[in-house]
Amino acid sequence: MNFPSFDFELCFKCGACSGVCPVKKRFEEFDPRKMMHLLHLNLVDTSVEKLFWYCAQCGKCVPVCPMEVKPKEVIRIFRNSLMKRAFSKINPKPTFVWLHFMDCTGCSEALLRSDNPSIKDLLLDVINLEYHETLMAAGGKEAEKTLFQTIEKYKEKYFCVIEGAIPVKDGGVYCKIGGKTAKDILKKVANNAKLVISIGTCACFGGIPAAFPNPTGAVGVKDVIEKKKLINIPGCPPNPYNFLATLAYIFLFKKIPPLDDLGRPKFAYGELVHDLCERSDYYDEGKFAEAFGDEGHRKGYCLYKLGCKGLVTYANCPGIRFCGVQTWPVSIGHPCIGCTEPHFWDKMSPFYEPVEL
Ligand code: FSX
Ligand code: SF4
Ligand code: F3S
Repeated sequence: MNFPSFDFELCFKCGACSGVCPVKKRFEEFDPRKMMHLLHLNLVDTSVEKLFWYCAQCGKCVPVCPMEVKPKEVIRIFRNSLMKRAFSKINPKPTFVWLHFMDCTGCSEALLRSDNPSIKDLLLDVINLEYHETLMAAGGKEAEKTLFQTIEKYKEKYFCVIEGAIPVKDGGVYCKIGGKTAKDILKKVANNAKLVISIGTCACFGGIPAAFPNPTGAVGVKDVIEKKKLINIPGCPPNPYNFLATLAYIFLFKKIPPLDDLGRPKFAYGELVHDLCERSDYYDEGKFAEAFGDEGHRKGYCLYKLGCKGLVTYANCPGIRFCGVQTWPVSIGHPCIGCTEPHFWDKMSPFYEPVEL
């Protein structure tokens, strides 16, 4: 493994990083000092690898290290190497069909910005993407032909990804493609697939199109298809790494990852945002931003009083962060609005008022 910008072997295990780590306070087994040690000794096995994903990448460990080791960076680079290894083992390339319904295309846009693997590596080396309305060159009848040829040719072998909600009111007339309703296209394509993955809160639970008064009767995929094998990757938009890590898991272990009762992979949606948040120390100490731009806000205090829903939202945003920019809503000063939860638009609003606990 290549750790280019610093030498983590300089670490003399003083434990300064572990002493300030907000995640370690909640998860005793997550111990940056121990991780540096195991990496140094080349003793990281699969039972330990999963702990690296708990890191909130907040960087509190960086200034306290007397040897300038940057444990946060070591962990980030190690994570990247785990993803690379996982994707290099996928062979032959699995076939994918990706459908868009009532959405903003933010889910695809987020995936386009992934850098580990990049969209180029994903499309050229890892998967065979036969149909994706935003990315494919073909249009109109040619595109439609490709879709139906693919589902015949790869029947029960292809993976189907759905982005966007499905309107079911008035026979589904509010979303039609090539004269067919979203509902009918979804049934045909999803029911012939090996596995269906709903990407984004719209496809998982109806999302924004289903917000009150839901004029089109928008619902999530699970309310339309009969298929039992369905994975939900919510978020508005979802973190592309949760989608990619789910693929890596499926192709490496030849099974779907453990899911919660909403069909979400537990590795990504098993903890509260709050429990991984770098501001949770401030919550415990009662230090809150009271208004956007006030002193507490500028100092990075907890955003609970500005409406943060991290205490009632299950997602790994603080740990995994978004794409190359490595930020997430709270890290740039905005409260979590609970976008991974069903009906968040209705249940989590008003967004800028504290949630009742
Ligand atoms: Fe929905 Fe996807 Fe929200 Fe958008 O397309 S999950 S509206 S950010 O991104 O479907
Ligand atoms: Fe972080 Fe929000 Fe929890 Fe505050 S309430 S610690 S900002 S998740
Ligand atoms: Fe969404 Fe909250 Fe994460 S708004 S992106 S679940 S921090």
